[in-house]
Amino acid sequence: MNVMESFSLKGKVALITGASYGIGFAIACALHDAGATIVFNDIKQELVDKGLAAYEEKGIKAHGYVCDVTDETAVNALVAQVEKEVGIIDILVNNAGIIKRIPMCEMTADQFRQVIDVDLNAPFICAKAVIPSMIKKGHGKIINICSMMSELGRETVSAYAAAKGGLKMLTKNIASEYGAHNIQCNGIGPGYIATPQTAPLREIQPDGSRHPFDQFILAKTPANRWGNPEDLAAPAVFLASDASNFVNGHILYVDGGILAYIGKQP
Ligand code: NAP
Ligand code: GCO
Repeated sequence: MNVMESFSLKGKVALITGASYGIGFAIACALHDAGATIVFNDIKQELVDKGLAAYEEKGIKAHGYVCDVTDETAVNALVAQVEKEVGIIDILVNNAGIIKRIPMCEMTADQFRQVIDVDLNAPFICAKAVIPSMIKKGHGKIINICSMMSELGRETVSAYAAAKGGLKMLTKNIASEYGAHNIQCNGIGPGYIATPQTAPLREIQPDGSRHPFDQFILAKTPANRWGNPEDLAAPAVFLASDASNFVNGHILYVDGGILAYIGKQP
């Protein structure tokens, strides 16, 4: 087989959670370009509708559903509906995520739980919902969107780092437990990517200068730029395709080198 054919997703159904925009949207577009049928969800119908229009603009006939990924009953119903209306889910991308930037001692337990719920419990719920049919079908791909915070901490992101660190280990455990069923579970660890989630970190200051954190990230990243969601597209196709059938439990960092670099001398 020509090696490029191993990157084809023709005939595959991909569910990307929280993919009306941002990283999930870019990954979904890439999986479509490789041949997959795209299914996505969001919490609100208006966002699903906006997402459908955005996919339509790219010539993609996506299937959009309203579903809160933290709600196990709703996720199980979503998977059953997708299996009926579209087909068995071959590829799951656990992308939906939130962050709350609050100093730990000022964060309430409820706020901490909310982040853990979306960023860690939900990937567990979604993976659990799709694995039985993947086992029956004899193959499956699960891609968990981790983070640099799966490896590093920083002020104000305790819940997020705890969740993303846990997601790294959940990735390795799904790989360990279901690898024998030809299910590969890997992670993508994006660096700092320009999306609505990081917009507050890139706000232009009143004096017109770049946000201090923006300048910090540029100094810490060998590529000397923020990532774009599109930087994650081809790595996602790799992990969603037969090209990665012997890659399991791996976190692929797509970070411009930031995790490898001590940072530019100020
Ligand atoms: P984003 O712009 O905030 O988009 C997050 C998406 O998740 C939104 O569509 C959001 O929908 C959806 N979502 C949130 N809670 C949900 C729930 N309970 N059920 C269903 N959908 C839900 O984030 P992003 O920057 O694209 O990040 C996507 C993923 O990459 C996240 O897991 C994030 O942690 C991770 N990540 C981001 C970066 C970065 O620098 N941007 C770096 C590393 C990792 P609503 O709009 O309805 O809330
Ligand atoms: C932050 C950022 C990061 C990025 C990403 C880095 O406040 O530090 O939001 O957490 O979103 O996770 O990989």
